[in-house]
Amino acid sequence: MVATLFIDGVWKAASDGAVHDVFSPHDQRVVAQVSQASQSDVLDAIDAARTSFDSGAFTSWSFKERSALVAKIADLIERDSESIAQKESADTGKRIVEAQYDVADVVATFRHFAALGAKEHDRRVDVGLENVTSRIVHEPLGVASLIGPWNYPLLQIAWKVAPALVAGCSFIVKPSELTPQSAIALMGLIEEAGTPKGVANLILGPGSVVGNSLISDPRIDLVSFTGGLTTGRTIMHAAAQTIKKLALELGGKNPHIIFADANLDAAIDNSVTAAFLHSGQVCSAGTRLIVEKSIHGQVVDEIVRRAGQIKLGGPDDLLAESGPLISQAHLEGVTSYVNKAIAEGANLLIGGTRSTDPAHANGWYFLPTVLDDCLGSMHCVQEESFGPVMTVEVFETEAQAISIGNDTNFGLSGGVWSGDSAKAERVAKALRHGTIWVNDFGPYRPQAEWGGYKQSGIGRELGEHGLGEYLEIKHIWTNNVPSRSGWFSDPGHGGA
Ligand code: TXE
Repeated sequence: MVATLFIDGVWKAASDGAVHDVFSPHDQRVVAQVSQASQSDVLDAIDAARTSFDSGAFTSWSFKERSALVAKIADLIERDSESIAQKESADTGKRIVEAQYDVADVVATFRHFAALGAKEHDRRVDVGLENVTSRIVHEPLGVASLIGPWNYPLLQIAWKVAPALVAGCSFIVKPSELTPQSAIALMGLIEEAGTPKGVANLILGPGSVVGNSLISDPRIDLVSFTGGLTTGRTIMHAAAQTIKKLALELGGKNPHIIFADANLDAAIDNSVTAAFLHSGQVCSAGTRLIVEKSIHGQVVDEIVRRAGQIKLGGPDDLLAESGPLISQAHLEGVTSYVNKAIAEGANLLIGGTRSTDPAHANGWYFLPTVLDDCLGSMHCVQEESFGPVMTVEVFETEAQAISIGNDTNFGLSGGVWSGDSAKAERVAKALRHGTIWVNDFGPYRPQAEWGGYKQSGIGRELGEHGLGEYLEIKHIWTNNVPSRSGWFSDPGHGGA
């Protein structure tokens, strides 16, 4: 029996016995079989989370106690990091070394929120009255649906689970149906650490089957979601019925601007990493290169040379530098994105198709691709491919670079390269994106907020704000010397 749902503190098979195969994107092997929740399992999980929250079993813990729990979970993840990385690598097809980096980041995320939670959260407000004590206190927001994607499965879930636990929320985790194994492992460690039953629940299955109740049930107070724009819209629509709080991270189309006065060797090398790391399946991938006209040929020639050298391979290929796309459907999506770009006038310089290497015959490998002569009006410049596809545009002035960099409905991240620090700072400030890297691209830390402007989402994860998403703010006004308000006249009143 496959019992990988975790509901009200118990590991369960799906109520109808349904199971779901997880396939390796590298060779289509079945790497795991997991339970696929039924609608009644989803309702049970929501019920368990709501009941545990309303019982006060976890909300009555102090911030310090919950932080200690989260610190303990961090230690357990670290203890099991190798086996978790193996699972993550098997599900996503990414190299084991990348999965190891991801798990280390998961541990750092739990430690960050444990440290943040242990700080003082309440504050006094000076209302200018001696007889009044005014306090701002923070309370757990309620029951949360935490829905994750497949590109960084455990990391994206960790950005939600760790603050939810510190805050004292109860929740239902739903990882992507394509990559469920690491979330199952995490749930086991949350249980082992001593989390009260019903606080943490795990539902597995496709969003189209199990998602609806998670985003619309009136007992859910918050939906935190990382995934595609279309699903984000569906969630906003469903959440509107009961005005749920929303935290959305919906990807980006991230401008990467190179001025002629930049350190070009570093800029080019970082451009290759920004666009082709994890085959572009990164919400902050720097796939939109915007380069000063005078250095366009030099930069593009070198990027094309480097793209042609990237070695693709699966989890066990020690020489591999990047892995497969997640699924056949995604490979087809990236292929049609490139074909449409060419039809619109983009100039394909390299790649553009799936790999024909016999070693990749059963996997979803797409060649690193560079599309030159792109314009802001093109679909390929405006839409996220989520594949290893770089588009190239040119600019001649600083104002033009800013205008092109902001010509997008997304606003997650961007980069600017220049040897002129004042210019770089001006551009960094003018770009309407949630993270800007200057003379760098890609690094982040759990201590710094992460999230998007415009249609890249709502709210922020990580940093201090990432905990705030899971807290309600209450103002308590206490009059220590009660007296009449005296607002309305009261002629009959003789004093009491
Ligand atoms: O994402 P989905 P998909 C982008 C990227 C990619 C595109 C589509 O451009 O090509 O999105 O990817 C769950 N109710 N990003 O289709 O569907 C689903 O089961 C509730 C950017 O794989 O958004 C999974 O757990 N849940 C991104 C999660 O949503 C639903 C990372 C994400 O899947 C649901 C991934 C529903 N109705 C893709 N429908 C990023 N921001 O980093 C689906 N889900």
